[in-house]
Amino acid sequence: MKTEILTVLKEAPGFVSGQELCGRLGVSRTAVWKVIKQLEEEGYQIEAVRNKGYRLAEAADVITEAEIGSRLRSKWMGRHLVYFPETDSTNIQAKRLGEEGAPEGTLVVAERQTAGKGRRGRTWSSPAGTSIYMSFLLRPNIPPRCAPMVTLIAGLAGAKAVNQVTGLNARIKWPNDLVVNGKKICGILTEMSAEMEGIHYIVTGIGINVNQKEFPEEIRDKATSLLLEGGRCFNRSQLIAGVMEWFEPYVERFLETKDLSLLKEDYEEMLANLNQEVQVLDPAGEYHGVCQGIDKDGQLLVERGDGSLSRVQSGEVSVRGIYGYV
Ligand code: BTX
Repeated sequence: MKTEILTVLKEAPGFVSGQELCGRLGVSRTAVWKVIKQLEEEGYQIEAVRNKGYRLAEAADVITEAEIGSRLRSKWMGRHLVYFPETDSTNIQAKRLGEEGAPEGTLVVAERQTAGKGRRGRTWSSPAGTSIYMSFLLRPNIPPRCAPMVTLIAGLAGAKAVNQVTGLNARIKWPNDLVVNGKKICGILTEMSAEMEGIHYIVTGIGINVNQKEFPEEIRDKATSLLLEGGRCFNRSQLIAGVMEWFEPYVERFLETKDLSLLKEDYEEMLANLNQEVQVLDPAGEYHGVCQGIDKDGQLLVERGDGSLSRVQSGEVSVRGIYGYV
């Protein structure tokens, strides 16, 4: 009911009477009043005027189920939504829900993470109130070796959503970061539960630095936020809903072919390093080359000095621009 009341208040040009809310939702005035109080506690400013009704004063940067739900236009991604004011890691929670049988497309969002995870045991800085920590659950019928491609699709959806909402020029740093002006605004972590024959579920977590003004010393030189780059605050719920709405048709196209052949073109348009010189930090030997895009399996194509083409697999190596992080 909270989502419905919020949606009505947002769509109304002015005041909405208590009577109208009761009538539209088939509930009592007391029930409406209770929900209005809850919304105020969550940070919304709602004007209540006698004989006129209720009006939402301004768009608050709230990321609760009701707020995200009132913005979401996807068919199945994010339709089951679980919100935590604080949790260890949204990936951990989404995996738990995956074990418990939660439906495909389940989305977990947290205001703050106490144990935000990066890849290979690294940590993801996750303060409260300014950023996005979201993880979603998929149960795709694909071989386990295809799971890393979901990271690439999430990156593509993330870049599209960020650019649409902010007007900035976010690009993908293959395989799992988004960058704006050469600094990291987003990291993606995909984990899965699988057997040789198939996948039980995949969890993909996305962290986006939205309204952060500063970063811990150790990441200050390579991390940035949408606020720092765009010069104004952005609405986190709008971004979360945007990621879901871009991701859904992309993942559907991926599932048609079980590879990235239908997404390759869109992906390469957003690739930070395309046609630029990169350094591949391969444990078997570092080398330089020019980034030529990705193949249908999501491997990065790097043309080396001798004209040969190397296929770089995510997970094994890091790729850097030759003049810095990107
Ligand atoms: P990664 O291993 O590629 O990047 C982690 C590295 O990025 C860290 O070692 C640090 O140098 C740097 N870093 C840490 N925090 C930030 C930050 N806020 N902004 C920019 N750089 C940072 C990337 O791993 C995958 C991160 C996924 C995070 C999401 S949040 C929601 C979900 N839940 C969860 O626990 N993880 C994912």
